[in-house]
Amino acid sequence: MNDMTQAAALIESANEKWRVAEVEALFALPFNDLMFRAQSVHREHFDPNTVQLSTLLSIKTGGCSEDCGYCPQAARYDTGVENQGLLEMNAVLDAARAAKAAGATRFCMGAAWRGPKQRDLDPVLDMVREVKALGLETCATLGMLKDGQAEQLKDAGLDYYNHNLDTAPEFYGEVITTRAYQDRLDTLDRVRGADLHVCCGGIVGMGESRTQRAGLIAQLANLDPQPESVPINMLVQVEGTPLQDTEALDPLEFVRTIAVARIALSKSYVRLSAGRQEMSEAIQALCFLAGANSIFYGEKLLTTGNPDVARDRNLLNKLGIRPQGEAH
Ligand code: SAM
Ligand code: DTB
Ligand code: SF4
Repeated sequence: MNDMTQAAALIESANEKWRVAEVEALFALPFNDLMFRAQSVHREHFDPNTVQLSTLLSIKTGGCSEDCGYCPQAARYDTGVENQGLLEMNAVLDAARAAKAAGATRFCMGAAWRGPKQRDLDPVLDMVREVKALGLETCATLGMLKDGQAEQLKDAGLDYYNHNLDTAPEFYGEVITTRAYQDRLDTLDRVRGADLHVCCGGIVGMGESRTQRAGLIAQLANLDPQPESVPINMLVQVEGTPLQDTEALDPLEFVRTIAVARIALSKSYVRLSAGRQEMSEAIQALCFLAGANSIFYGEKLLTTGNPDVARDRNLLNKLGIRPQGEAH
């Protein structure tokens, strides 16, 4: 065993915390060594030629009171997103049926709220029940949860709750001021406390340093238990948001981030998330090689574009990667 393998084994066995410096050391490996390590870890826990497909739907769009510097849905930024109140049940079910017919196994409902009030949550609970009844896994991302709300979602049949840490604690204040890092950790505790699966990741390409990217991965890896699902988003630069002109991240650094996430969160699904529309097939293929095994599937994320189903099917076919749940 070399030093890094030993360190990883030690952490796994003793349930020790990942230190930022250890994660940074992974980032600093020669690219081929990092990819080999990540792919080896990936093969210990997953079929390397299978990908999980999740389809997103924005069930309540825009007009959000928060100031997340990346987000097209914050009311205070002029981004051209049209506000839309909570969708009707039928619109949600039509989208869920279409997602299932296209091959998605999970349906994720997102709302531009700081957090749901009880009168917001009630209709969402009905949506969760009915989407679940279609035979899909259910996920929701509704913002911060108060005591008892995660339990209500669980009782309605929710499988996953998505709530991202977004970035390292040291960089967080540069991006968001209307909620604290600890607020996010508290919501994650409530989600876990209700026995829901945790979907928690972040965004890179926001102008953070490599150390801060390592800081994000360390935070995610030190959640105990680790999140079942880890979305890694590449910032989608949206005109009108404070981050619109951020210097673009080198795509190979994005691939490294996926690889490091795979190693530090060896049993989690790592989702190649926002930003795929702007990514070449070659970079996406490297992300799969680095251990990404989930994607957002369908032509729209929440308000921005994503590769359409035909394009993704074509890419997956070329790579011989099979969507989860589909026959060989
Ligand atoms: N409003 C809820 C919240 O923020 O908790 C849920 C929806 S919010 C849009 C979900 C996540 O989408 C954010 O935490 C962020 O990680 C991601 N996101 C939003 N805008 C993005 C962008 N422009 N590029 C990449 N990821 C983005
Ligand atoms: C996540 O980590 N990424 C998704 C999902 N969770 C909710 C959202 C990406 C949003 C990208 C910008 C938009 O389409 O509005
Ligand atoms: Fe609101 Fe969520 Fe966008 Fe932040 S990320 S502004 S909380 S919709």
